[in-house]
Amino acid sequence: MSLSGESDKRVDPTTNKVVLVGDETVGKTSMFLRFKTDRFIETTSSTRYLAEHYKEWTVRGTKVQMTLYDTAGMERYTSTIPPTYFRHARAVILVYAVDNQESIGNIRNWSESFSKHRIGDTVDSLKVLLVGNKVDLNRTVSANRVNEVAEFCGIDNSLKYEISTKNNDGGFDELFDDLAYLLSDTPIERRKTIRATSSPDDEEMKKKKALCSKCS
Ligand SMILES: Nc1nc2c(ncn2[C@@H]2O[C@H](COP(=O)(O)OP(=O)(O)OP(=O)(O)O)[C@@H](O)[C@H]2O)c(=O)[nH]1
Ligand SMILES: [Mg+2]
Repeated sequence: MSLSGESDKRVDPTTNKVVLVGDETVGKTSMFLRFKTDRFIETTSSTRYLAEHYKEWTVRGTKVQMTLYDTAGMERYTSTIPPTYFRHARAVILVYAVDNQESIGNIRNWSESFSKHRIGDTVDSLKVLLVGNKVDLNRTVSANRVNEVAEFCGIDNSLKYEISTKNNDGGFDELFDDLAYLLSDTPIERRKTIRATSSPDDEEMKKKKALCSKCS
């Protein structure tokens, strides 16, 4: 109870803290806003300030508390993301865009960045998810490249996702459902679907490219 006699409804901001990281324009704020409002909101500028939103995510009738954090991709792994951004995090969502090859390459740097910061800070059971956003656009990132990066970063196959935050095709909700399962204290059986395997491999990408160059 607070001094005013009302019950204190403030939520501990570290409650199942989940942080979004990734390059500029990969769609972190769009994901943050869809989490917050259940809608796709067109963003027009780069994020400048850290934002957080607490929500009870309902999965199969169970409510799981979660606080999602968004920061600027322009901060870059090399410079000024404050170490406190990762403090007490229970999950990190590494985001790339499937139409942006540089963004998947930089995932390694983002991964190294939080590994450096997390020492002694975060709980042992930190979950790391790899999310390819913008699958509604023409992809240039192959599944092989994703697998290579995931392996380098030690990310489990079952924790790779590909979604469109723009089109509400279910992928976004499935990602957060899985996250809720992972964070939940009650053991709930997690979905076993591995979505990233449905993306085209390098051979398919080459064939596609060859066909496109014949057209032009
Ligand atoms: N087509 C498509 N566009 C998207 C999707 N998600 C985000 N965008 C667009 O991509 C652009 C960048 O999105 P943001 O969410 O601002 O990207 P960000 O990662 O927060 O970028 P920074 O704040 O600069 O780090 C915006 O124009 C979004 O509307 C998606 O799933 N599909
Ligand atoms: Mg942003």
